[in-house]
Amino acid sequence: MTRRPWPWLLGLGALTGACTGIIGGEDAPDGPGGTPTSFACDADQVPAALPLRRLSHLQYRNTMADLVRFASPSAAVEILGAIEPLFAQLPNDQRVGPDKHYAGFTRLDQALQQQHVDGAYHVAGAIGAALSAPPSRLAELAGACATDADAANDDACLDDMIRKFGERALRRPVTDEDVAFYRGPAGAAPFDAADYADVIALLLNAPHTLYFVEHGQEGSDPTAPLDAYELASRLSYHFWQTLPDEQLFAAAQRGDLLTEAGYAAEVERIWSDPRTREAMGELFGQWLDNTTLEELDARVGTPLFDAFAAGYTPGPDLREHMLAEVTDAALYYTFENPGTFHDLLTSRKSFARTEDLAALYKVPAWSGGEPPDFTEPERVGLLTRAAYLATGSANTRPIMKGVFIRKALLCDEIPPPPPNAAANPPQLSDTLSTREVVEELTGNGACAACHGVSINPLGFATENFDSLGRVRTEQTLFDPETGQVVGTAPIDTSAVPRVELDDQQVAQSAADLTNLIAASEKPYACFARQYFRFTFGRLEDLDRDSCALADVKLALDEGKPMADVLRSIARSKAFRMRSFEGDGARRTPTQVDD
Ligand SMILES: [Ca+2]
Repeated sequence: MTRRPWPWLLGLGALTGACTGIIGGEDAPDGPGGTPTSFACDADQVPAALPLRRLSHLQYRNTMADLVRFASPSAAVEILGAIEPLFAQLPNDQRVGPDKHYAGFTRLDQALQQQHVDGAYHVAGAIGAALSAPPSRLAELAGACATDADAANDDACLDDMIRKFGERALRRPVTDEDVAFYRGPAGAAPFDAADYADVIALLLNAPHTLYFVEHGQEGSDPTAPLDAYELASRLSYHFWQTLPDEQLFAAAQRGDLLTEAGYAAEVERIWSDPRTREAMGELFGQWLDNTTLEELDARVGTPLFDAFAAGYTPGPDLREHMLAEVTDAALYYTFENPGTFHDLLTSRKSFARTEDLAALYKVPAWSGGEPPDFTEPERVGLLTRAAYLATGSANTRPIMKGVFIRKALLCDEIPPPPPNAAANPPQLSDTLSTREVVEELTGNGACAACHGVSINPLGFATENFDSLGRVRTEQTLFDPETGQVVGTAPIDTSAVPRVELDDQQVAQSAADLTNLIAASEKPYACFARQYFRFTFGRLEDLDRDSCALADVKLALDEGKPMADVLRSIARSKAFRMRSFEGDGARRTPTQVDD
């Protein structure tokens, strides 16, 4: 092994000093606080009143598309193609959560901007116009009475359209008051296509269309069970990310959803619909997303990266393929081959569907059916999938690996770094391993309290993988300018990962770390919290939401298949009710109705 001084690291010494100076001393945090691993359901606790939730971007798009398909089956493809660019005017939801990088769920975002209002206005206007002309489309939605020469039938014709289309758009029965209100823009008969377009656009901008308006059933303050239509929307938007289909709406109309048997039957039917798989893909994709993973092809063509990649050329889609693999793994154990959360954590199967990723794993690409097993003994489960190893540079990032595990998988809190701590990843040395560089940078003073105890060791366990996710037995050292190989450094994967903060056990490898994590209650409790956030669109309160958290955790503790765990939320009381503000005073949000 060749060792040389490392002049290009000189600038980073200042960062070490900064970190020590800022959070050192008696006030220094001593690492992340322990987080609860069990939730005791306290039936007297009342969950916080939900804010009036807006449909997420995805839910909004799906809803508009379903309404177009409902109104004009024959022209839906054409209409949706034409309005597609308008959706780009609506801002994407921000990821909001305990942390901006890890396990954030876009559904938590409630910020409403002028762009949302303008975007929805334009989409609604375009759909209204597209459904009203040519006359064949209007007749398909409203009947021949809307396009014939007889003005005498126009009032009834418009009212019928409002009842038929409004029921779907508002996701509840349409009242006479609704009809009187929504026909407003059309003025007095006779009505033409433009009148219909205005009425449709108004329905598509209604609060009941854009928000989850939930009043609950009467009479059980400070919480109230949802009514049948509200339940139908809860179910369809949770499991399908769109509005109720005809059968679900009919079950609400008949009152079946308010019976245990009728509700259970619909939950089973909804679960078995292919759309559920897509919605659960959203859950897994958002929870397991590694937002700090850079594009893998960003440095292709630079001497250092090309020397490191050694003949492998990442393409522009490799990052996406790596992230998709993680979601596919979770979906596989949920749907294709029912397994447990433990199975997902420890799975040794490759879900790489594309050659670029499969080549890094040295397995054939997966084309459905039974996925190939990893053949490398080092590759042992979720933490050793490329999405959590790769970086887009020639250098691994043990700190980022550790932070992901600590935050997204274990739900531990990590105090924010000092304001002037290193924002950039440590650079490669040509004499030291990445682990040694990181230890130099964070090994002193207050940095050590967090990094050394609770962050870095989790990342060191997978240092026997390079920054493309390939197994390595030693770290090749390069001249960063020329890419010339200047030596090697030994790999050291042993560390005290402190999955439980007071646990001093040493993990020698990724396999040891995976076993420690899978044997801890933490990832299961963490997943219960992640699923809560996805389901209810807000952060959990460990006391007031204890029952909903306990329901999911119980299903995990009992080793139920993921499919049962994910369905169990629909059976929980919290899913089927709404609560009112803290003191129990019932507040009915009627002001949003019109
Ligand atoms: Ca007419």
